[in-house]
Amino acid sequence: MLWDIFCKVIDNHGDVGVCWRLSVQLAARGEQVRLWVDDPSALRWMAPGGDPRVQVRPWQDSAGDASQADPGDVIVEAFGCELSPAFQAAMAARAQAAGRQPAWINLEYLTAESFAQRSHGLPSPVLSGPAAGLTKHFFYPGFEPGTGGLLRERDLPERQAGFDPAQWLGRHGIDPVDGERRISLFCYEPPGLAPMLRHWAAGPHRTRLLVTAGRAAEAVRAACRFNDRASPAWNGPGRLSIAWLPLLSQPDFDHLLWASHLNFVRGEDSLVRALWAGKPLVWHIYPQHDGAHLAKLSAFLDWLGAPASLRRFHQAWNEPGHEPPEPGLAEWAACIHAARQRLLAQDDLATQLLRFAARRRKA
Ligand code: TRH
Repeated sequence: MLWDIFCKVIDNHGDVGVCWRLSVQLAARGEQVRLWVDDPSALRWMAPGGDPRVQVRPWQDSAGDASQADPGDVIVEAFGCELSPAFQAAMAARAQAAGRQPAWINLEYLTAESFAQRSHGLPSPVLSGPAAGLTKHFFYPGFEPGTGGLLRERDLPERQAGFDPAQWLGRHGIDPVDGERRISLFCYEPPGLAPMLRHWAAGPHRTRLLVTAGRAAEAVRAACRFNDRASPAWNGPGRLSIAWLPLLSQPDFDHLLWASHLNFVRGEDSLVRALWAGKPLVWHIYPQHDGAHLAKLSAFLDWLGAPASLRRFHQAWNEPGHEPPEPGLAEWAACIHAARQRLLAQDDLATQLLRFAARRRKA
């Protein structure tokens, strides 16, 4: 089938990150994919070589190239982005000429909340406008059976099994030291960051923090400045050392997670990657002004079966006014390992989406 995947970059990297992964995974299964994206700039570092099987096309709001293109067999609107009236009209015209509807799919945000299971696959008939008479369907990624699942490459376990952390770290100028804890950090501006850095600097272990480029690096610099002002000798014995990473390609971002003992991730896509990495993880959820993210975080921790110490840590990491406790790595590792096993038993998102779209085309 020919797929048209539409992606609007709102902010951060998750929108295009998810759409790119999905496009590549569909192409790897023999599908033809056009990825229409309004701001493809992040793909320069996420996917430096591109993928010859995926066509990346510019997408403007109203009169972009997509308005002139013939719609494909499957149309995916990622994260509620809206197709132009011209493209919708072209979809309706094609449906009429072919005597059947395209599979029109609204790909939603990832959540462990129960509405994902309830709403996954539901139809949404279009009653007015240029696409009146067509039907969209909601597709909810998720953690539970009965949802659309999570993105996962078919060769992930083999790639993980063949990975050599020391070699990868060496390539990035990081000397692995015995007994040192390596912690990757990808976050927004978590309230618990400055106290956590102090805690690690004073703690019994040597900690190497591998800081990703962009907002996380800015947040760490600001937290260090804050600690310097409050207590200039806070990292006096140097038990905490910091490595500043460049922007990594998506495969290399995975390698970072595989090479660390604990992963701090944020948003959506990196959370999924950290689950596949199978190492202890802490999630900085994308904060929403109405506080809706806290219910989403709580649903995730419930699904995870998170032990009390992991819950406390998440509270300190995501909400102001709490000191992050010492990570309980052994207990957290067992919990993430069990979650990963549960997820591996389910079909991945691309497999489920393909099946869903093929069924819609027959309907
Ligand atoms: O960038 P994010 O914070 O994106 C978020 C989420 O998608 C969230 O749901 C959405 O509402 C909000 O944006 C607007 O986090 P996320 O989802 O983990 O996406 C980051 C992507 O960037 C992921 O694909 C991994 C990739 N990445 C790299 O490839 N290399 C890097 O060096 C880094 C730091 C990230």
